[in-house]
Amino acid sequence: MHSAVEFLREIKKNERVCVVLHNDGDGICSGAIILLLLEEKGLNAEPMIIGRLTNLDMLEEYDKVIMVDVSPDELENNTEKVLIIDHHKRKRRPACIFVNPAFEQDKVPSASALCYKLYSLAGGKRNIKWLGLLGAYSDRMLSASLPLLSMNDSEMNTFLPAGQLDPALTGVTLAFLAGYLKQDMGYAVLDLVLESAKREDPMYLWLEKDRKAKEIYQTIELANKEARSKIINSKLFVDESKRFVYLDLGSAEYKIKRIVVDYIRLKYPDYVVSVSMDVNEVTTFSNRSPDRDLSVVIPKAIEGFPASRHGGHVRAYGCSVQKVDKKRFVRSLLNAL
Ligand SMILES: [Mn+2]
Repeated sequence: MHSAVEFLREIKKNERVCVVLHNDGDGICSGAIILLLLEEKGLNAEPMIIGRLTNLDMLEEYDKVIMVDVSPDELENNTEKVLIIDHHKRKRRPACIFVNPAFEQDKVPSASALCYKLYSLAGGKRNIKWLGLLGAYSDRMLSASLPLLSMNDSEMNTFLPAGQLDPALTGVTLAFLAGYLKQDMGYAVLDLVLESAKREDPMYLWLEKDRKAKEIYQTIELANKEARSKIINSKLFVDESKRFVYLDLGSAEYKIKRIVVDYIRLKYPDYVVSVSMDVNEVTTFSNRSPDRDLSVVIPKAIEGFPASRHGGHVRAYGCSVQKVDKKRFVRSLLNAL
């Protein structure tokens, strides 16, 4: 953490800085926290929202790059200009300055909680704990994240009545989903989050009535509609002995895997739940499990599949295979289980 604070302290005013952030709720909160910190220090930075970090060409363009909630599998070049704050499992420790508890422990805090900790250590002035909290809620990592947010009793009671976020704040987290459902929506959500934070008003994001927010909530409505009709019209594959449930969405207008996988978990809380969606010639899977270590199961199941990818957390893990291999991969997953 201390070298990360140093890294931020050494950024100069004339340097071109990029904040690369993951395209989900945790990523947007994390990115917003770092962008706010830089702004408070009189530094300019450009956000870049991405799903996966495969192409590192952007490192050439910038003097400093801060990656939050996302990082490459390995980083060997340009290491002096990169700071990584992440909590995803990676094959190797990057050669740059980084914060990533996934190298030491299985149960990790959200990237937003790590960013908030960094924000406070680096002298950030605004009250934006709620941003750290929303990211943690969005990534389902509250318990490991709370210690980093050092909330006092009144904050705990405000943000976590009966162990749950206030339903209104839950409404706010929906907006993050929009950035995920539709790629180009992420920047609109990030703008609103930054505006809310500058106003020190978590509810601004939820209540804002301008065109951007309308589009965000419209996106969620349409995606939910699509998710509901897909669930109604598709047949669930259930394997009782392996405690495995699978739904093939085929192709869809919005990236609704994440919504659908969470709906199905309501009915099958003790099962491994897997939902797939086709995008052109590739099939991507969202996988969830309450008790199996998916960061072990999925890599094992996917081994040897051509042009496959995988990554994520112990209980929530994504992967993709070529569309022609879809059925074969589901069988392989069953075997691995
Ligand atoms: Mn995350």
